[in-house]
Amino acid sequence: MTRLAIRGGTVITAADEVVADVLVDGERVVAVATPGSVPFAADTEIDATGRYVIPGGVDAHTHMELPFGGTFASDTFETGTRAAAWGGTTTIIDFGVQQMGGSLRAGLDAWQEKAAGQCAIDYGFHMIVADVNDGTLKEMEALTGEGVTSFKMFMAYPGVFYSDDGQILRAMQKAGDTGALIMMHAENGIAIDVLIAQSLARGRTDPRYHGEVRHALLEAEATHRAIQLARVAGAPLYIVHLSAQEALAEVAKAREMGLNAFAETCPQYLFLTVEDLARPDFEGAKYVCSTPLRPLEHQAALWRGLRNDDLSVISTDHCPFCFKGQKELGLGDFSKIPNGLPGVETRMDLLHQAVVDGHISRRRWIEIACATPARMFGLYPRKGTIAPGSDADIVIYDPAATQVHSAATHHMNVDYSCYEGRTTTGKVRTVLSRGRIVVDGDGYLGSAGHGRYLTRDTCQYLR
Ligand code: DUC
Ligand code: ZN
Ligand code: ZN
Repeated sequence: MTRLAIRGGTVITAADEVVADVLVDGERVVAVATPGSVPFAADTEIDATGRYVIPGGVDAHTHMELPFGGTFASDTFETGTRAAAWGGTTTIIDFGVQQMGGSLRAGLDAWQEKAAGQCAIDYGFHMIVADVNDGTLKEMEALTGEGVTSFKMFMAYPGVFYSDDGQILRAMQKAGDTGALIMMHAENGIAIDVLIAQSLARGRTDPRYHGEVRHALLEAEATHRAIQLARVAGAPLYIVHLSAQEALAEVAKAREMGLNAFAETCPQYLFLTVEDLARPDFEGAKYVCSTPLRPLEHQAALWRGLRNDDLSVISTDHCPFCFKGQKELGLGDFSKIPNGLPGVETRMDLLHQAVVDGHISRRRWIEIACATPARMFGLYPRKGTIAPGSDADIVIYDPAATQVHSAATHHMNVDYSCYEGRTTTGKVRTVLSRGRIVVDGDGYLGSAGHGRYLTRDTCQYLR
């Protein structure tokens, strides 16, 4: 077993910032100590002077190989987890999908098979519940006991993933009984489908109309409804990919009341806007995701929510589709553009840029990107922090380096970057996954199959 010492860096966790040595024995951290204070014979010494030493990122919302919109998300578990590692993320929680008429178990098995032997970093699964019935509800209980402790439901996409209010209520009641967490895609899909049909009938077919029909008030309405259903069911609730300030207000109100209501947002809602959706020559299709990008004024509310914890997690909803051949499926009809953006590689860097820009503190960066997602989904303190006993998932980060984002240099399997040409400050230098160096400067040392499947505890925030 390798013994590794990372010396003299600024170790940042959600709780602390301290110049320290981090000592790793095998797969685990064994000490975080005043520099030079603990005798330790290391096989590998890393000088981290002037660098940050941070926990590996925990991205709690990815969709590798998701079948969606008549195609598949273009990152496989192999390419997507490799890109994650390059970007300083060492844990993902992806979504297995229940087929209509199929069981949750069969969906989970299928996703386990896709991921087995492919991942560069550790991974867990939530399950997408598409078909609520007596059998599904029983399975939710069994899967929760096996470490699949969270279930995504959709108030959007009628005929695909959509559940009605009665189905949602039943699943929430089960979650309330078992400690599972319902993750909600909160958009009123029935109303949105009416607006899509009306928009197309009027010849409004460009990507920009994707943002118009998926109205902020329809996100807010669904968020409100999900919260009330969760209250009735006595269940905790986690709103995924929140983008509208009106939806955030609903979450804030629920939290003010002391409810177990939580929400995540994603970097795209903080760094991109409807102006991107309106790019000419169908380029806007590159920015089609749901919930959609919003007008610039929503961003100030999201940043405020991140500071005051009404938004407690940043995940990516990584769900890439190539512009050529995939996004193009929606030429002449925005509703046929596969929904989703690439992002698993850029999250840690964009959030460091948020630190540089003064939106959040360094510790808050680590809290929302590492510690809280680990706690929310039952992985803390194994993941999300640097402490004795934690997995040695560690990133050595150069806060002064700059980089220019580009599809030509990123590692995600997608032919465009949402941030093409944008310069950010800060860069991942070295990445450890369970004590193994997987990224070293410009070199990739990881391998498919190193990543292990994670069984998870239930949400660690419930009161
Ligand atoms: N939203 C997306 O943008 N893509 C996949 C599914 C989802 O809810
Ligand atoms: Zn969603
Ligand atoms: Zn998603």
